[in-house]
Formats: sequence, structure tokens, C-alpha cells
Amino acid sequence: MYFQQIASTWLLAFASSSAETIPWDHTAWGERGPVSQTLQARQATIIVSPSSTSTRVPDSACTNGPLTRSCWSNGYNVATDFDNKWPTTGRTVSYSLEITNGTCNPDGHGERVCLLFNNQFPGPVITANWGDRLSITVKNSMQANGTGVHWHGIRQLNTVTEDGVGGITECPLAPGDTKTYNFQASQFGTTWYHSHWSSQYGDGAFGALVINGPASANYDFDLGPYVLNDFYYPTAFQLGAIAHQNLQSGRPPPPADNIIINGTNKNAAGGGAYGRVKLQKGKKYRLRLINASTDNSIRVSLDNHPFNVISSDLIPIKPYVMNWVLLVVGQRYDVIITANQTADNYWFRAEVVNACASANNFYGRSTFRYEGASNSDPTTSAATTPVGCADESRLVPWVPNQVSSEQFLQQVGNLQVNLAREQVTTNGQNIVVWAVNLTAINVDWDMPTLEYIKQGNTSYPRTFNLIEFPVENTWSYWIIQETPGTPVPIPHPIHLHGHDFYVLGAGTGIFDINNTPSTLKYNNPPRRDTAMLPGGGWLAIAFPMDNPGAWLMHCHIAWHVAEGLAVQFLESKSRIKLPDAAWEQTCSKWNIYAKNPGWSKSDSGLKLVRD
Ligand SMILES: *[C@@H]1O[C@H](CO)[C@@H](O)[C@H](O)[C@H]1NC(C)=O
Ligand SMILES: *[C@@H]1O[C@H](CO)[C@@H](O)[C@H](O)[C@H]1NC(C)=O
Ligand SMILES: *[C@@H]1O[C@H](CO)[C@@H](O)[C@H](O)[C@H]1NC(C)=O
Ligand SMILES: *[C@@H]1O[C@H](CO)[C@@H](O)[C@H](O)[C@H]1NC(C)=O
Ligand SMILES: *[C@@H]1O[C@H](CO)[C@@H](O)[C@H](O)[C@H]1NC(C)=O
Ligand SMILES: *[C@@H]1O[C@H](CO)[C@@H](O)[C@H](O)[C@H]1NC(C)=O
Ligand SMILES: *[C@@H]1O[C@H](CO)[C@@H](O)[C@H](O)[C@H]1NC(C)=O
Ligand SMILES: [Cu+2]
Repeated sequence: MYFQQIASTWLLAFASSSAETIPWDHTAWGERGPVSQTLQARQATIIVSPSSTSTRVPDSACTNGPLTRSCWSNGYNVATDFDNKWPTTGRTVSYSLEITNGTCNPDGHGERVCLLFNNQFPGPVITANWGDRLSITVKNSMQANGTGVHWHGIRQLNTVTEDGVGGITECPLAPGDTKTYNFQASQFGTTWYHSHWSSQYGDGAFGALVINGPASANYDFDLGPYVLNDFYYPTAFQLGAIAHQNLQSGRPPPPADNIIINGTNKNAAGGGAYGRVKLQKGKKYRLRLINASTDNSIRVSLDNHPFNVISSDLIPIKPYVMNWVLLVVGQRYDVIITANQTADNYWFRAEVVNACASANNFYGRSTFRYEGASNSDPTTSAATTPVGCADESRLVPWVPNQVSSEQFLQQVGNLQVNLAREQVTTNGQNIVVWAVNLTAINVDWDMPTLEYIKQGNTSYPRTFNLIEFPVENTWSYWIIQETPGTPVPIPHPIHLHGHDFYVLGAGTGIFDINNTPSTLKYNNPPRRDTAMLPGGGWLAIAFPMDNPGAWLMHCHIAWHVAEGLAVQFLESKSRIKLPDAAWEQTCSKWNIYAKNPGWSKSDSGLKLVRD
């Protein structure tokens, strides 16, 4: 079996010599862009002071409308601390998603095999209101794969069984099986759902999830989600195998072939079609940007129309203006554009960010057309493009929160990210993997973590990369550190399930435990569910341990999580809501199917196949 943990003595020996023993072609990665540009500290330094012009009236009753977007209903508004309080509407919004093995051709390059929800690329938009329950029935109609759907960024407070991670929170759905996911939307804003099973989302199994709620700035119309994703002509399973081969010889994964914007774009040879968004002069529009990439970080802009950024992931922020917004995989920004230019056509641009070690053979374009403008492509030019791969640094949450610094030094944990070698027991070969603290995660689809909890079995395999929190209701702090001297100092977008986290800081080089803690930002730091670990550097995060469950934290680059870059946090074990009979049914059906599936699991199980 792959990912077999080898003797720790060997690992220790390896740890000290990894830089020498792992082949790495720096030139090849360098071609993807000046990685050194990413070596810049990006700790937020803004001190929050309440804005005298804001419409913020905590929890007063007011109605949401074009001029009162901060309001919601019944005393809930944008200033509500949604960690502690959210509406319960009593309404359940139901959807059915059927995942099939079909074809797609979003850019006119040609039909290819795609794994699609309801035969759409991207999948259907799921919409609910803040406080609604969602009831989403997923049917696996593929012949030859399991599946499971993750609702990215949804807190899943006390509902860990609905998180959709095969091998951790559920058994995968066997072909023919269905599962109804049921959870409450305790937050509001823009997010997405995707298959979390192997590399399926790279083949199209993703879609937008919009939770209507208040906002930190006013607008007239909601244009809805705008999903951006990198696109490859081979399938994700084929690419995963190539990415794995490349990793063995120290080369980067293959570049993407295109960037698709809300399901469409032209291709490098000219076929396909640009998407079109219509604008009315004088109106303000909300646009919900979602990065559903497999590997590419994307920077987006609309010519002549600066973005007023109002939220990052599911967190409303103090609005600020930017010409370009960088979206790393999994991130979302909601922006408002003001249609106050000459009635004309304008390019929307989505550029791959080489500084994030991303590469693509083409670029994303769509057009925004004012009412009355001609029926032709735009001739507008772009605002100056920024450099680097740092996350947006001006993210000030609307609801200010303080992270306690008192326990930092006692509680902080260190997670080292690096390549490692592991032994494949089937043939005794050593392979290169992405590891956290020298172990690449490898989940067990037949025996998910929650089954261990239910059985009271604490003999978790080492390769579960399971970290149990001994205490509850206190802060958890983590330094995610790229191992000094790593042969691959590239940025990784780190995503946590079951929580938002606070980004206390990030920087280059080694986190200095003697001096850096006092420089971290504890007063209303940026808060989100996906943040960039700088290449060769560190990322310091904190979150309150207030949600019982087993929560995955992983790199959102599909190839990297498939190669093992993940851990799971086991939190408040005694209070986890245990799996019920329906959950066990999924496992029974899976275990029958898995006896003779016609393939063998060859990756971490979280994203991608490894041959
Ligand atoms: C999709 O169909 C192709 C062609 O029939 C088949 O080879 C492949 O295994 C199928 N994939 C899944 C996930 O069912
Ligand atoms: C899933 O389906 C793809 C083809 O669509 C196949 O290559 C792969 O082996 C299947 N199984 C797993 C575990 O990935
Ligand atoms: C993107 O596509 C979805 C689904 O068709 C649609 O609801 C949404 O309005 C589109 N976004 C924009 C900005 O046009
Ligand atoms: C999405 O994230 C990936 C990986 O971080 C990045 O390369 C890409 O540029 C992002 N896309 C957008 C549209 O921001
Ligand atoms: C258009 O709106 C933007 C954003 O509100 C503003 O910064 C800019 O000054 C306006 N331009 C004109 C020509 O009114
Ligand atoms: C990970 O490894 C680092 C460095 O050896 C160590 O300090 C840390 O405690 C380990 N973290 C966990 C959660 O085991
Ligand atoms: C606990 O799990 C381990 C690892 O899967 C297994 O070997 C062991 O038999 C289990 N123990 C019990 C009591 O079921
Ligand atoms: Cu990564």
C-alpha cells in the first residue's frame, strides 16, 4: 500500500538530508515565475478604528435594501457576531445534485470527459438565506468512482458528519448511492461546494454556494457568483499521475491550458466564447468572485472599474478599493463595481500569477457590456498589475474580534511542511510526497476517523496525521512552517474545515519563537478559511476550539493534498455527534463496493489518483 509509514529512525535520518536527497530542478520551477517575489512579509498592520461614517448599528431591526445592505432582518445585521448568534429561519432549502460521468467543452477546444453535477459546468448555484437549513441530496451516478461533497467554508457547528470528506467524516458514496447532507447556514456570503473525493473537482465537480445576508457596503444588484477555475485538456486523473511523476524528478506539475470564467472562455486558438455581463449605467453591482482552481492562483480585474472589496471568504470586511484582487485556490472575494464609465465594453481579466508558482498556457477574459454599447469586443486596457503572491493585506473584519495572546507560547504548535520520501510497500520503492511533520496523510475510506470515534478506538494509524486537542474552549495556535532549506520553497493555500481562522501573521524564513510572537496581530486580525503560506516562509493562525469534530486542514492545490499535504484536528472528541444509521448505511454500501471496485486507491484519498 502506498503512503506506508516507514520507520521513524529512517525518517529522522532523512529529515536532515532531505535537501540533498530529493531531486529538485530549480530552473524548472523558476520558469513558472520569480518565486523570490513571494519572499516578502505580508503581515497586516492596519489598526482598526470604528468608522464614523459606517451604518453599523449592532443588531437593530432594519430591512435589507439597496441603500441598507448592512441590515438583514429581525435584529440581525452585518455587525452581528455570527460565531455566537445567527437567525434560525425554520426554512429548509432542498437541492438535488447528481454527479455523472459526462463531457464538457467550456472553451471550444473540444469535448473531454468531465465529472459534472447535474450535467453543468460549473454545477448549479445553490442559494439559501442566512439561518436556513440546507438539505442537499447527492447521488453518485458515476460507474467507477466513489464520491462525497464538501461545502467549503461552512462551519458545520456540531454537524461534522455533513462535512463530506471521505475517510474522515464519512465513507465515500459508492456508485448508485445517495446521501442527504443537512446543515444550517450560520454564516452568510459567497462560497462553493466541490467533490472532496480524490481529484474529481479538477474534472468539473464543483459549483457556487451563495448564502444571502447583509453586506458592509451598498449596491443595487447582485450579479451572483463568478466562478474562476484553471482548466486542463487532459483529465485530473491523468494530470495527477503526471504531477506525481514530475514530483519524483523534481519538476513542477504541468501548466493549465486555460482559465474558465463562470463556465466559458475562448481558447488559445480562438474558438469558444467570452462570457458577457450586462451593466446599466449609474448602478452598483455586487460580484461574487470564487477561485475554484486546481492549481492556479488568479489575479482578476475589470478595466476602468476598481473593485470595492466587501468580504473575504465568509467574513464581511471594512470595504477597501483595489484594481486587482488575488485569489488563491479556494478563496473568495465579494466586490462592488460602480458602472459610472462611458457606456462601452470592458474586459474582465483573470491572469495566472506566476509568482504563486502557477502556470497556464492561456488567460481568462470576459466582457462587461453597458446597456446601449456596441456588440463588439472591448478595446480597453488594464490597470497596472501588482507583483508577488501575498494575500490581500488590508482585510479588516467588520465584526472586530480579539485573539488572546496569553496562551500563545504555551499552546502554539509547529507544523513543518516539506517534501519527504516514503516507501511504497508493494514494490519497496521510495517515492517523494508532500508531508506535514514528515508524514503524508493517507486516509482510510473504509474506516473514516468518525468510525474510530464511534468505536472508541484510539489506535489511529500514524498516516491519519491526526492531532488531538487535549482541551476545549481555548485558543489553538499553529505555526505552519516550510522546513528551512526545503528544496521547494513555493506558496501553499492552506484551508481549514470546521472553522474560520485568524491570520496572526505570515512571513519569510523561519518563525522566530523568541521575537516574532510579540509582533503578531491579535487585535482584529484578518479572518478567513483559506490563507497563503508564503514560499519558504511561515503562516501563523489561531482559532477557538469550539466545534466538536475531526477537521481537515490541507493545501488546496489538488496535487499537493493528493500527495499528502494535510493534517486533521480532532476536537472535543467526547462531544462529537456520533454517526447515525443512515451514515452507517453509506459505509455498508461502500464496503461492499470497495471489495471489488476495479481500481486501487493510489493517493491520499482526498483529491487525486497516484499511479
Ligand atoms: C467515465 O467513463 C469512462 C468511459 O466509459 C470510463 O473509462 C471511466 O472509468 C468513467 N469514470 C468514472 C469516474 O466513472
Ligand atoms: C476514478 O475514475 C477515474 C476515471 O474517471 C479512474 O482513472 C480512477 O482510477 C478511478 N478511481 C480512483 C480511485 O481514482
Ligand atoms: C454565473 O453563472 C451563474 C449560473 O448560471 C449565474 O447565476 C450567475 O449570475 C453568473 N454570474 C455572473 C456574474 O454573470
Ligand atoms: C486560484 O488559486 C490558485 C492557487 O493559489 C491561483 O494560482 C490562481 O491564480 C487563483 N485564481 C484566481 C482567479 O484568483
Ligand atoms: C466611479 O466610481 C468609483 C468607485 O465608486 C469612483 O472611485 C470614481 O471616482 C467614479 N468615477 C467617476 C467618473 O465618477
Ligand atoms: C511537528 O514537528 C515540529 C518540529 O519537529 C515539532 O516542533 C512539533 O511539535 C510537531 N507538531 C506536532 C503537532 O506533532
Ligand atoms: C483499532 O484500530 C486498529 C487500526 O485500524 C485495529 O488494528 C484494531 O483492531 C482496532 N481495535 C479494536 C478494538 O477494534
Ligand atoms: Cu500546496
